[in-house]
Amino acid sequence: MQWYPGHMAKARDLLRKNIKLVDLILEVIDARIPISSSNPEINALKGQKPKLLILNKMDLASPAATARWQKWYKQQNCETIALNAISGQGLRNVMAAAHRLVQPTMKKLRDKGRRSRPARLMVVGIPNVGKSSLLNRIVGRKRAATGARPGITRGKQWIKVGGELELLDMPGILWPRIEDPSIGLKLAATGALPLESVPVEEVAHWLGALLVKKNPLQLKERYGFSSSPKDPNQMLDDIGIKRGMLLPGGVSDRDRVARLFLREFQNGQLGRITLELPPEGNYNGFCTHVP
Ligand SMILES: Nc1nc2c(ncn2[C@@H]2O[C@H](COP(=O)(O)OP(=O)(O)OP(=O)(O)O)[C@@H](O)[C@H]2O)c(=O)[nH]1
Ligand SMILES: [Mg+2]
Repeated sequence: MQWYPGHMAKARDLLRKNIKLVDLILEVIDARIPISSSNPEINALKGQKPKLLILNKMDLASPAATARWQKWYKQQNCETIALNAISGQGLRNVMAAAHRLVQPTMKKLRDKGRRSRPARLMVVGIPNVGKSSLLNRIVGRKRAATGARPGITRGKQWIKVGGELELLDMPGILWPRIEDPSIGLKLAATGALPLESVPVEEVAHWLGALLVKKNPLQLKERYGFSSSPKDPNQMLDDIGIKRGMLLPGGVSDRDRVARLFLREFQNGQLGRITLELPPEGNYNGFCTHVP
């Protein structure tokens, strides 16, 4: 899947330049696709800076799956916090961990006799994972623009929180080549890629096939089917009939149905569903030990 407009390249430059200025990186990922939504470039650029991984949109993910992910990350020395950036559930844990993780750096500065300054935090992640929503939550009011489509934040912005913290909101950054097609599909299904740039019918079919296998009862309930769906094509056509999304001749309008289906998944209307589970064994590269 190809999707890498010019502002992404600009955002990478911003990341490269600003990473040096901060004391802690808050990487926001989507709890429904933790690995697919973490940007490998962040670890490549972050050097020795501590990082806290935030599994956001926990309200949309399976609680059991999120618990498994947190256990898995912990096994590799990677600290995670589950968050709902809309309700604020988990926010206190984020703040407590952030304060703790910046302490060693702040202490070093004090020991060197530097004048104390606010700790600087950078909120990074791929598009649409909830970076600005988290930042607004921390600040306690709406300072950063948020939106249901990717690419809302374009430039960087520093925001002060009391005298203790400074936060940098960053535009979403996607890595340039998504080699694994299933990662592209997951990013499209969860809304990290704008719908205009993805083959919606293909993505809806892929998601439909997965959910028919893993969550047939949720589909049955949501769309009022008389039995559990078995075939994704048939199911999408049946949704069209149920919702009156028909073309002349009475066949389902597959494009409209695909959009509806993806939107309902993204809004959590199909239930709390996680699309990937931790791989077996260790996963080198994504978690860097916090010193
Ligand atoms: N259900 C749910 N929705 C969330 C959560 N956090 C953010 N959202 C929604 O996700 C969408 C994207 O949120 P933003 O905060 O704009 O995301 P962003 O990462 O700043 O996006 P860009 O600036 O476009 O990269 C918005 O519609 C938010 O309301 C969450 O924890 N749960
Ligand atoms: Mg934003």
